[in-house]
Amino acid sequence: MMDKGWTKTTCPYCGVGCGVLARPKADGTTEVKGDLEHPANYGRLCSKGSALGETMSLDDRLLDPMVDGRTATWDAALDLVADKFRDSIEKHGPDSVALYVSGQILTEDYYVANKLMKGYIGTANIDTNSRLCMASSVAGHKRAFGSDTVPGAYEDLELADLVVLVGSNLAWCHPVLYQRLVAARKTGGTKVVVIDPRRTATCEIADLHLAIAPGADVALFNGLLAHLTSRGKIDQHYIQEYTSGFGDAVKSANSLSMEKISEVCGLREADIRQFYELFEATEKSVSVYSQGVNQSTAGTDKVNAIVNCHLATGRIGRPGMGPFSVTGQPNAMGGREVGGLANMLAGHMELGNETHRRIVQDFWGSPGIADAPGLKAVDLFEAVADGRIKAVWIMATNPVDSLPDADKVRAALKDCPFVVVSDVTRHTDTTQVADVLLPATAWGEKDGTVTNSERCISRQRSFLPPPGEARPDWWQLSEVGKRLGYREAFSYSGPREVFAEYAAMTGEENHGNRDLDISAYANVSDDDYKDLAPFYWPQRHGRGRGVTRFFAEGQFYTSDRRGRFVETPFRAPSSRVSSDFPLVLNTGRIRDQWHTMTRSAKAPRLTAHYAEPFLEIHPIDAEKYGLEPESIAKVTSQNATVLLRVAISDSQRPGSVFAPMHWTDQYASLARIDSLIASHTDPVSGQPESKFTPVAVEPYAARWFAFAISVAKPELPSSGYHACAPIKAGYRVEIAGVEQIDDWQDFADQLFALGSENDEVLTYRDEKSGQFRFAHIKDGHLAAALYVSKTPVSASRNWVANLLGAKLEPPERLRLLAGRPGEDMPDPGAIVCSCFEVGVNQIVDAIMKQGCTSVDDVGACVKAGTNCGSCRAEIGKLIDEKSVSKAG
Ligand SMILES: Nc1nc2c(c(=O)[nH]1)N[C@H]1C(S)=C(S)[C@@H](COP(=O)(O)OP(=O)(O)OC[C@H]3O[C@@H](n4cnc5c(=O)[nH]c(N)nc54)[C@H](O)[C@@H]3O)O[C@H]1N2
Ligand SMILES: Nc1nc2c(c(=O)[nH]1)N[C@H]1C(S)=C(S)[C@@H](COP(=O)(O)OP(=O)(O)OC[C@H]3O[C@@H](n4cnc5c(=O)[nH]c(N)nc54)[C@H](O)[C@@H]3O)O[C@H]1N2
Ligand code: SF4
Ligand SMILES: [Mo]
Repeated sequence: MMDKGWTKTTCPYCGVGCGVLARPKADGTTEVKGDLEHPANYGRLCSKGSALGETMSLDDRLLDPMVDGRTATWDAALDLVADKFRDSIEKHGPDSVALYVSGQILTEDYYVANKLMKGYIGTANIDTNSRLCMASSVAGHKRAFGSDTVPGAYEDLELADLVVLVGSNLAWCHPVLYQRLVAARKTGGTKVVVIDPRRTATCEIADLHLAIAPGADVALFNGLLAHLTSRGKIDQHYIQEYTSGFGDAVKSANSLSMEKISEVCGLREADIRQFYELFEATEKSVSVYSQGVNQSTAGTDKVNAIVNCHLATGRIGRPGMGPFSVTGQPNAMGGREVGGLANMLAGHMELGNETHRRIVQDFWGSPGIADAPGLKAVDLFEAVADGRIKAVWIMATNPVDSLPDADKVRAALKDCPFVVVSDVTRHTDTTQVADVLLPATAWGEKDGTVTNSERCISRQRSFLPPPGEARPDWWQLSEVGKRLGYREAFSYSGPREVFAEYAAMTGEENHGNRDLDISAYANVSDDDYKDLAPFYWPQRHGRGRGVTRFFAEGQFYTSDRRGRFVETPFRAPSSRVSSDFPLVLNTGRIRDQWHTMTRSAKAPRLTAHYAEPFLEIHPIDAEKYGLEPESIAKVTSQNATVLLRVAISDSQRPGSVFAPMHWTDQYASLARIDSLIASHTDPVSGQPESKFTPVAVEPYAARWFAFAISVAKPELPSSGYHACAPIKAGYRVEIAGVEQIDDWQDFADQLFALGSENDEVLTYRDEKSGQFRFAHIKDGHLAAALYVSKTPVSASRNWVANLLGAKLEPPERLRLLAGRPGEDMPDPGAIVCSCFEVGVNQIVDAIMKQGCTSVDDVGACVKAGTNCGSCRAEIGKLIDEKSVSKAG
């Protein structure tokens, strides 16, 4: 669908699923803007979405199939994959092979992957990174509703009078949905409660923030159910007509006294009561939840404890009401719909249901169908480790970084006889352990559909030709299917044909007894698929495209069509803190990076927000464990040790620390967070506990700290701490070491490998304070600079970074060596607004000196927050902090 060169497509990042207009430019870059007509975003985009055009360079793209590190033809690579899989299946049975896929492939890719494994190879050993992400929500939905149904829609957040955000940092992780909520709150006065151990950017709009003890949500929501019941604020009609199990659930919920709940949750009784009373009094309430709920050994119970409260009050499936699991990846939902998880079949059919197995097998006409659930992600890699799985194909995910016990995962893959990785990036921690690399088409090149958190199916459309030998994931899978002898089943001409087949399957013997039905598209033509506008499922024949909701009048998908209350007795997390590991490590996301950074780190404006991995720690704990501001912390769990920059902040609970999940060996020396995390999983969903790891922290005894910038990629030392981030004209690097360095000039020479005789070199040394500063100027332009100090380097980093590649006049040379701009050129400070590169110092100035009292004022003054709006919560926080300090 082209309009003046613009293509309508969907953002490849989070599950909000924003519509994007993209247009390739003559200089090879891509322009993007929000799609005004898309019902998820109506034209808005967040910082990551707005920077998409900057992530599309072919730097480090995987462009050719590779076998054992050497370029190969597609035929050679695919023949090898098929041969090795066939060999293993013949010798050791179908369960000796596995596929590990991702919520970042398209529905069409996912459908073909499932068909190949479950229908033709005959094993259910196909699981997905959604196991680390949405599995507890899926399991919770299935227990309560009989199906994996998201009952509501985004507009419910706008229609609600109360939005409870549980374990969700919506401002950073679903920014456009957050902005919709902020806008609705402005006009409608929506009350917002945030339940999160950390005071996150999302708390900027919270009327009440419950800084809950990690892992305690079940106790809090059990207490809410008990409270609603004892106050008679339940919907007797709904409970009686449409549900079962209420009595037992309440009995179980009642087992904790208010005193005990307060103790377990680490919250004051008065604050808990305030939340309960708000919920009790507000019919139009939505409970949004995400990884603080799912990634827990009680994740499924957390989901059901929340859902129980909505069933008890009948607040479900009506405008402005309901439990709402917001999904992480762009196609987490699509994957679930086509049976991406090891225990599901396509069309929300169950692997464990004989009728469903028959329907699917008949539909495919396949030789067989897997009849036992396959291994879930963590168990699947356990089976790779112990040799049960001998050939594994990993697609669009980076398990060496994202699975718990990640060092073990890496070792298992190294030892596995045959590892295939389909990726768009040449160098990741996972591509390093592959025998075969298959180059996939990336966003902008690939074509198909995705489903967002509110069941809206949208097209991702290609607007660029595939570079090099890159091919779509569905094609790669089909080619292997054909080579395994299933030519007819996998002879798809393109994604339209796959989509039509899937749509037809959802209608098979579905007389309204399965939630997912998009059979209206079973005969979708090429033209219709090309122009497919976003639509909500279900889409049975003859229905409109508008927003849909489920369960306002029961009609659940259980055998008796009643919704189920689930008993959720409180259980503490699997691990306990101890004197050896006294702190709880919580992990998650930052605003401007996406997962393992393979794409988002390509955009310099996205690395400006946070340029290195960090550990957020409360001042009391920092003092207790001897961590100085900006120093490096050694963080150790039972499994491993990492090195992170110390960020002292009272937004942490004492006893809890937080580290981002993003940094890998590609960007830092020792920061793979999942190397620390134990592989404890939820007993129902199999989802790992990524947010509760007992750790110890201590200072990393650095003798020196360094900050460097360089036009060419620096040669980093092989030991110690370092982190590297791309910036506009090159790279910025942070380094710290324990080894004595005698010759800093030599160190600089090795780091930058620049030395040309005609270049200019500036140096400054102060032996006593351990200061060394160095700048390398080529043809009058700054090519590299290095700042070394015995204490954390205090240079104005963004100012220095902006000089890289620039022509340097004499006064600037002096200032450069000092690492500080002159009085006339204020230092912007750390970047807050990545769209307009506005730093924290500029915003503080606008507040303190120019008297700005609102985010809009700051925007009018320095432009910050006036484009994508992702930084508005942080600006608000600065205004709050500074107004307090002004008043004080
Ligand atoms: N910028 C950005 N956005 C993203 C992504 C990204 O990589 N970067 N990834 C996407 C994906 S795949 C996902 S799954 C989503 C995730 O989106 P979110 O779930 O919102 O993100 P997280 O930061 O993982 O965790 C959410 C919050 O859970 C809190 N938490 C930890 N333990 C507990 C607990 O016991 N109880 C409660 N109530 N809260 C707890 C954490 O402090 C954290 O603030 O984000 C999506 N959006
Ligand atoms: N400690 C901790 N661990 C976590 C989490 C946490 O909160 N804490 N969160 C978990 C969650 S919710 C998630 S979703 C995971 C995410 O973790 P991963 O899925 O491992 O992370 P990504 O960086 O998204 O990996 C996607 C890979 O696919 C490649 N890729 C991108 N597009 C395509 C494509 O079209 N085709 C192919 N073949 N490849 C492509 C990218 O280059 C990248 O290498 O991490 C999980 N791990
Ligand atoms: S909120 Fe941001 S990352 Fe998520 S889909 Fe929209 S533009 Fe993309
Ligand atoms: Mo996720």
